[in-house]
Amino acid sequence: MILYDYFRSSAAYRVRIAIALKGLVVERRPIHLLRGEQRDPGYRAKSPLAIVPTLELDDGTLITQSLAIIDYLDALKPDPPLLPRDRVVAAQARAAALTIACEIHPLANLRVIEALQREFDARDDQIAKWRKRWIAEGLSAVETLIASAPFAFGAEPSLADICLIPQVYNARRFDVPLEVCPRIVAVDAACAAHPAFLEAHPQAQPDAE
Ligand SMILES: N[C@@H](CCC(=O)N[C@@H](CS)C(=O)NCC(=O)O)C(=O)O
Repeated sequence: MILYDYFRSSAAYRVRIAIALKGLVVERRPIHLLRGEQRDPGYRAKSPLAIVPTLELDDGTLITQSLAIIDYLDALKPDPPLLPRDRVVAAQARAAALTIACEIHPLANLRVIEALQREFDARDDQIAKWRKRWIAEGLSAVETLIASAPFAFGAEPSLADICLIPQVYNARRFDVPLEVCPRIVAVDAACAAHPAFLEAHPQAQPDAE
């Protein structure tokens, strides 16, 4: 399997955490987003929206969308499971993950930021305000959803932690204050000591800059 990846992509970071938790061996092919490599015709043929991650299976089958890729990996290697066994807690963990993946991440994605700059003449200070606004509002909502310690939904990491940690990495990068989210900060600290999260960290990737 090949993962089309970029060290700072938070969606690809989610998949890297899942791969590390499962102990899978997956080849990585970096796609440099700031150089626009995602729009090269060869990669766009694999990812119609020209975004990472994409997973290519050994027979050439392509899977896009980080949560779909993670679902596939979870089915491929069910141990350890990426959702709590309790049905209700599993649904809550999925809801927290979707809050991040659907309600926060798309609003500050590179192509959205580039469109604000190019098509709407947004200034850097306005972009910074936009980014912080959506990340802060979304993480405040996630803070209320977190049900447990040390991980967000139990004693083991789940899909919720897999989505949360890359979003926290982004929040820190863009100076979003996190003191108002003590549960998120505690979960982040627990994940920072977990080998799978260390392995998947952006600065641990071969294409890190
Ligand atoms: N919903 C998608 C989001 C993927 C996505 O937006 N990836 C970003 C990096 S985190 C990207 O490739 N952006 C390239 C661009 O906007 O040009 C997923 O979960 O896989």
